[in-house]
Amino acid sequence: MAKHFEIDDGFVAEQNKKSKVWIDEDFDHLSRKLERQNVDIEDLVSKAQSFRVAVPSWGVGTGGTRFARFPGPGEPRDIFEKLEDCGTIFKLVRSTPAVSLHIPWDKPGNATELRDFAARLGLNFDAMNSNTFQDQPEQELSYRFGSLTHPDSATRNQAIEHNIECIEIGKSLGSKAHTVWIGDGGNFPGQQHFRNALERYLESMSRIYQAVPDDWRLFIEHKFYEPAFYSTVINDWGVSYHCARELGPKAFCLVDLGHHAPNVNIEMIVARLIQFGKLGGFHFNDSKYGDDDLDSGSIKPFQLFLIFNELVDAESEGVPGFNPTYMLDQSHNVTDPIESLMMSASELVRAYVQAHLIDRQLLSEVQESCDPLIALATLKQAFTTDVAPILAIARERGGGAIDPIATYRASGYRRHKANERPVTIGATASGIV
Ligand code: LRH
Ligand code: MN
Repeated sequence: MAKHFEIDDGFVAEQNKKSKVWIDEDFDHLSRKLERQNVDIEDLVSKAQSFRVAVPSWGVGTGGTRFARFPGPGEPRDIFEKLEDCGTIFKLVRSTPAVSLHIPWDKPGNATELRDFAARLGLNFDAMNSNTFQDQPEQELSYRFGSLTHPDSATRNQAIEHNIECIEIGKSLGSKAHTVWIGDGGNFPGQQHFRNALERYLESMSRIYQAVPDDWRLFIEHKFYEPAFYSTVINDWGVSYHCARELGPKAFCLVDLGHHAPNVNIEMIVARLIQFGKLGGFHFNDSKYGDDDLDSGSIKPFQLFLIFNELVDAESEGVPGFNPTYMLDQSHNVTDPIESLMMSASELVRAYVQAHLIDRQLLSEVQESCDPLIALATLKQAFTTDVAPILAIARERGGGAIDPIATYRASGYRRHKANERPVTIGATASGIV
């Protein structure tokens, strides 16, 4: 592979010098403010540095809708160029060392070569994702009417084999989890027998479950609609939880924030799944209407904070087995995907650090003493605390950028990639739309 432009550490350090003075000033000011609340800012910096979220390989290419996709300059054309971009995100924000792959979009020709290439960028592989919501050119049987729940057992077998193949690829890449999201459902009343379809799902998943290594986790991802527009087999957390329990101890529920009807109380679903010991992980994004896959924290930042309140509450309490995996799952239609993913990863660290700022002693006292206003005020005090200096210093101490977007733009990375990755009509790395 010819020499490819990379942002080097020296350039990052150079750029950091531009904002070092004012960020230290803000950090010191915040440090004194938090001291008055008996909070040691250094605890929060280490919390920020400990936070990890995986980047979706399909998120570094420009996303689109059924109407159109407007690819930007320097689009990644294959999994190696996708990893290059993921490496750049990790270099600047330091909280994204893992990449979640989607098969067959990212099917490696040589897994060892891919694993070594990723390792050179400081990257490893998070959960694998199967795809039985599209028909591949060489595929024998169509998923038009479903995959793991299809009435035809041969089609179900084809989908089961594909998931087992994803797990095998994941084993050769060092992944430790497999996510199954299926779009199976119906567009019309009467099209599917609801109970039979769920029976077929459990039968198919139990065969996939058997292929899951003992030190792996199998994630079930629910979604209330789309691509099916009347009924979806795995439509909500309740059916996902039922299936995870039926399948066994390696099966868990994955919460994609965009997969819920408007105004659903997602933070309460998270609390339930924590209490039931079946919270496996997240696909973070944001949305206003449907599964819009917008940047995390861009539409409902308070909801994101409330979700992290539940997560940090469980973490602080030491809930047994609590170990959710965090991933982004977004579609970047009008922004530079690298900038959106860096901003989104930072929004998650922000919500995590703010959730650690909540005075949990006071909160439980006013919950027990039925003082709702102070309960809300206790949350709001944390949510309205500007922790940006903590996030910036955490990145800088980790060798990253105080201001990732400014450093990225100053590097001219996208312009360099536009030169290195000439657009060949139709040949963009496969992915969403
Ligand atoms: C389905 C989904 C799922 C992925 C796909 C890319 O909406 O959230 O997680 O497989 O997006
Ligand atoms: Mn998802």
